[in-house]
Amino acid sequence: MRWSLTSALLIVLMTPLIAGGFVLAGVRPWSLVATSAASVPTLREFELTAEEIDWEIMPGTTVRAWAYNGQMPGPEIRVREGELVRITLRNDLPVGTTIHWHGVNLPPEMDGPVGLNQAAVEPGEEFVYEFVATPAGTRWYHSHADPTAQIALGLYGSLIVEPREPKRTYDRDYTYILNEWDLELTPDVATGKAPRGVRDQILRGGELGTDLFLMNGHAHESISPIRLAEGERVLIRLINAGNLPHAIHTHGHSFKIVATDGNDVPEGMALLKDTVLIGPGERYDLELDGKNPGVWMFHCHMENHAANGMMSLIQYDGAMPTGPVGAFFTPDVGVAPGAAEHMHGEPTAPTSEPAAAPDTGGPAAGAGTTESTGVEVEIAMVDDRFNPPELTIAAGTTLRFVNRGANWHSVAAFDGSFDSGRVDPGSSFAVRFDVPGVYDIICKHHGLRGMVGRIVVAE
Ligand SMILES: [Cu+2]
Repeated sequence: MRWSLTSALLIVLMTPLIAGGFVLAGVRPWSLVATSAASVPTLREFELTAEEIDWEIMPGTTVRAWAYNGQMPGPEIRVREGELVRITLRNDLPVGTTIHWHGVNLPPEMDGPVGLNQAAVEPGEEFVYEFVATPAGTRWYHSHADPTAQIALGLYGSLIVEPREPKRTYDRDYTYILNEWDLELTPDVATGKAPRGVRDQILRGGELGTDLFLMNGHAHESISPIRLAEGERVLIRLINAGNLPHAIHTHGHSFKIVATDGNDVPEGMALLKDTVLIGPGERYDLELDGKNPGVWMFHCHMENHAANGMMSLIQYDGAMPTGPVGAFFTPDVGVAPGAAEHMHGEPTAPTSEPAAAPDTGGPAAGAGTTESTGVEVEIAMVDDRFNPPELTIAAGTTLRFVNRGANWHSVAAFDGSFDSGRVDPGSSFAVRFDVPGVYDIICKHHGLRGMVGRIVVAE
């Protein structure tokens, strides 16, 4: 076929019409309101694959999860207000699923609830969601098929619709999605291949138990802290994807609530607070000014939530904790046992026996003494501290760390020479110290809460 100048010109002239017609043909009447022939919205395309994965909540705690694109939460989707968003959901789960776009104004057939608004996207199938991104603000997405199990297993993520003309700008923009984790709820339970766990069976109204309280799919020191430099203004987007309210508190700083459920709070009405109670499904955007350098707590004020994961930091560049945890802290990595530069003892590893034998509940043999030549001495792990926190022992002594608290604990040498992993309440871990020296120890779950100690092994 030979192209004439006329037909080439005709195609050039018609291209915008063809392209515009193609896009407009794909959209629905609701989007025509926001779309004129003169301004065809920019098309933004994404793919989300729902699949079963292994997910490390924190070192030593890896779970089977259902998640988008191999991560929990799913990837943060950022678009601009007014853009046409096309998201292909591919379902590689063993069950049907859908996605709800929480806080987005869209037509019913794009809203996600299975049965009411669409059929389930069956295993191996795809579904294309398409909508105009409006209104601007902190939105989110989550499964709306068996959401009790599917959200709890990890099918959620953030959707940030950036305003066409931002009223405020920030030096850093953080998203923290809150959720709970139930160790008894596994994909096998959700698909009916396994029975509900014994603790979940005693709960009523379909309630799930909770073992861990997560920020961005992680717990404790595995949560990335809010990092900032003095003088910076930071936006913190809180999204509650879970089933419980959380009371998020910032130490050393009050914040301004600049948006609720993604929608701007009118100037002059923004509350200045240091704790915000966020209910399931809600969002709060917090504006925080970096005016008080240091390392500060950032946590849920329901204290058992913080003690079981929902705890992080506001960390200024280069700042160090002012308390004893400072000795265990590196600005870039936080509290991370195993860093050789923090080692105070001999580099030789003590002999460790990972004995997580159930504790008999007997009296603490040797605990409280500062010196012992006995074969085995006990240190109690109660909530957030070792008791005693410091102990001098003879070389060759075995220390048994017994968890007498209500939460998971662990004990690791800061030089990396031993690590108990998770020690459940009532369980214990024993390690023999043969090499004289000073061993700093830390609970990897509660180091930030001051659960550190020291073992002196005498000659
Ligand atoms: Cu909480």
